[in-house]
Amino acid sequence: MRGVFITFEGIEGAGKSTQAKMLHRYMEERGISAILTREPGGTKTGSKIRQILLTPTDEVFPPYAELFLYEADRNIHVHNVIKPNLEKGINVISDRFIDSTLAYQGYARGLDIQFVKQLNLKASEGIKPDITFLIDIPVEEGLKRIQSYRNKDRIEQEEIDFHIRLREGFLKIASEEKDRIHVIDGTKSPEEVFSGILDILKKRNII
Ligand code: T5A
Repeated sequence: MRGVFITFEGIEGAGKSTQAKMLHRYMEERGISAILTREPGGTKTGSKIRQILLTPTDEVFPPYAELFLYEADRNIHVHNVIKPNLEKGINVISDRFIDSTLAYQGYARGLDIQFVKQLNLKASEGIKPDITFLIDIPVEEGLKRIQSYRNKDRIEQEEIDFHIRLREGFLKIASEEKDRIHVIDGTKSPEEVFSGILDILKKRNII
């Protein structure tokens, strides 16, 4: 039987990596086979692409170059990690996937939404998450969280309006795919957020 594909999405500092790790640990402790992966950077080649994408540069980084690199990372990730594991019956938890590209490069950068969707489809070879958790928090809260412990990467350095468009974009995507995408209030404690996620996974017989 094919594994279940679970993705976590959200704006900067929303707490999705924390939740993805908690879910992976929860599944491991109960003997449910699952791998934890991420985008960008879920493969060896992808790690190099991630470095290019996130390192601040004084060169112009045109939005289509950014889009193509995220999609290249995804295509390599789908081929080497996501598809083979799902086919072996192993559940896959990914920290970011197609919705990030639609929200960041589509809604926040302003690239053509239909074009981004087409590229998403090609790069993911039609593989769609079975369930997605959009961890939602106010922009200021997310940026405050990440500022407290590290230097901002190239995308995090964008102006506040970019992050506002980003959050709105994510919420729009979720409103259009209510069956797949669950919006979770990320302002609660990590344990409370996780308990809401577990409830949904149990209700849907995923765990
Ligand atoms: N990107 C990615 C695109 O533009 N297009 C794409 O197609 C894709 C796939 C990835 C960047 O690439 C962009 C998006 C990103 O800008 P990244 O380093 O992977 O870069 O960045 P993020 O995915 O944003 O990961 P972060 O680690 O920055 O944020 P998370 O995962 O949302 O947050 P997390 O869990 O690491 O937590 C952040 C801090 O908050 C605390 C944590 O302890 C941590 O200190 N925290 C909480 N505090 C209070 N309450 C809670 N509930 C908390 N949960 C976590």
